[in-house]
Amino acid sequence: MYWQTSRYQIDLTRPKVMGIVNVTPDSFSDGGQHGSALAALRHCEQLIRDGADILDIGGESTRPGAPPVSLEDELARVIPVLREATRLGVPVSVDTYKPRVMQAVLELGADIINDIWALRWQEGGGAHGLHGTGLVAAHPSCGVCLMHMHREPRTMQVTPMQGDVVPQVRAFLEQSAGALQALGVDKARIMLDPGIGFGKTVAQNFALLARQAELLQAGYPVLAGWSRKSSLAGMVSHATPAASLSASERLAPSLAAALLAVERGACVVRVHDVKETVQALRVLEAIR
Ligand code: 7PJ
Repeated sequence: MYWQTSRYQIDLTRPKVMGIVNVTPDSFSDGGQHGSALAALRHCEQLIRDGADILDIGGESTRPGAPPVSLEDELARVIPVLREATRLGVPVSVDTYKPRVMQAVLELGADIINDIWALRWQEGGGAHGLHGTGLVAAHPSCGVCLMHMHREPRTMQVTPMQGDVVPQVRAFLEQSAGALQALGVDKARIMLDPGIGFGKTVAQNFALLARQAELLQAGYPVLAGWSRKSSLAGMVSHATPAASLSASERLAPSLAAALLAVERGACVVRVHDVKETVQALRVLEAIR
């Protein structure tokens, strides 16, 4: 099994580590230290030395309650980093939901579109708006990660999902993937992601990990993004989730969650701490 992307066929028979590159001054987990293009590029190079298989560049923080970033600002953050990052010899993903950003980065050679909105966000609205599904379908080979999100970043934690989330998330992702395939997108280009923390309670997030097999039954590879998420802080300290462990203190639970996700069949883990995750995954490889 492989993930077809613009320039690379990523072998998914062994787990892959996607390293997060936040090009945002307000990023909740790295405090904006990679806010400039040069610093972000240095971070890309470090992640590759640490063993990252894929880079994921994002210009807009989507943490709950984060303010939206304008199209111009997002392009100004992402484009200079992407230009250089595509020369580093690994597939480069761009974390965006804006069709105009998708269009620009695909033209510049981005390998993967990673969209928390699963290509639902429409520029300008109406029939004439640019749409992510059309852009991905018009591209010959880019990879796409479709993530489940309940509601939208500013309100998703106010009214989380109701009931058994696992079949709901699976149905949404299957439907999104099916719609893309109906437009001619090869199944090998599609990755699904349950969207840990996006409009779910702590218990619902852990149900998605415990029962990840039910998502895999949809027949697509799964990417898991647990890195430094607040659900991990709540479980560890038994205190209120977000207030307990700060983002930088969530390494150990992040590694545990990444390992469990891979052990339960995830093909890609999206993480901040690449070096430690690669080491943790070696333990799993040793017993496989
Ligand atoms: C995710 C993402 C995730 C995918 C973010 C954060 C918040 N993309 N982008 N999956 N999370 N595919 O990194 O904590 O879980 S932004």
